[in-house]
Amino acid sequence: MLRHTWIVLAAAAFGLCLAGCQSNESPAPTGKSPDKGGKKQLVVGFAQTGAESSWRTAETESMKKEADKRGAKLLISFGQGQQDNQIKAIRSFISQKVDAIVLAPIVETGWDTVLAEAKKAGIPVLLVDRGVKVADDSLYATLIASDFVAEGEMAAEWLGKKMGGKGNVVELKGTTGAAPAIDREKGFHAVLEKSFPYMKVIAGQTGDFKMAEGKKVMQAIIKAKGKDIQAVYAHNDDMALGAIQALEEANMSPGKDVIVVSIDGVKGAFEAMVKGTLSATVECNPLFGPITFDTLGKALAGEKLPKYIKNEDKLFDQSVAAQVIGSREY
Ligand code: GZL
Repeated sequence: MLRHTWIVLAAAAFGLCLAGCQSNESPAPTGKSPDKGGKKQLVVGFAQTGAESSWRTAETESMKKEADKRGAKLLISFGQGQQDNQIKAIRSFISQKVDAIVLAPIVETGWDTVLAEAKKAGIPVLLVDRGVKVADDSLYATLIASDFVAEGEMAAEWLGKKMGGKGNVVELKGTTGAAPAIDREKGFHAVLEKSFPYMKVIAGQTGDFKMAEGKKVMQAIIKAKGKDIQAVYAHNDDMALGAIQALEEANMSPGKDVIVVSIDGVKGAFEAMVKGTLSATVECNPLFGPITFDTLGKALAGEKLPKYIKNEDKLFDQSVAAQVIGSREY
């Protein structure tokens, strides 16, 4: 009997991945599986943003692994960076009468209507990794996420000290309208204004959390602003790694003459710190699987949940990268 089967059904606007089937029959189209020896299999719909970064891939893998470990069926839809696709996916999960919905919302706003539909259907919605702005916060059970403002503050405090409180900074921003992009910018600038008034953000542009975009934006900024750049602050490691390629191609030395600090803490970032091209990264752990399924269990058991469950973060720089890279889980 197959332990589990990952079946990807190409749906009209978004990829739908069925995971964690506990038998060798293909799952019923509705996503419902027959009860196994009387114990109903948990069926969870996961509306994922897409696959924009290596961090995102690590998050998806963590959810799949945990579903498989618990014998749950995980229906994953990849929104390909479009909120409409996520809304369609949530409606599809509602029509399939899943037990619970997990949403990693691409942007903060525009969720009130579809979350009210899930609430009306009696299906709890858990937010992971990014928050939403809704008029009624009873529309979601809880938010499990990092504190993105604090991440921006940590990056700024470290960078300010490293630069001696002065110099020109380029900011590569995340997806426009996304909670991490909004709050990582907020936290970073608040610290510069308060503690490092002689550091100047001379250019800021979105790279959509993508490596290729990060490189393209960095190339354009070097072309427009010249090489009087002392630091790059990227809202995620993938954009930082793209910017590092652009800096090297412009014969500027990232990690040495141009300090590069980013957020996520993915394996590629640790490799770049060991190489000396990335200066520091603030970890934003993507391994949401275990805590999400634990929290789902509490929600389904009717337990009162806190509105926000915080993911703890910490900063790593080149001084520790070589000794910790071997123990990194993502
Ligand atoms: C953070 C997450 C962000 C990561 C990016 O919780 O939403 O989205 O920092 C990812 O790498 O694309």
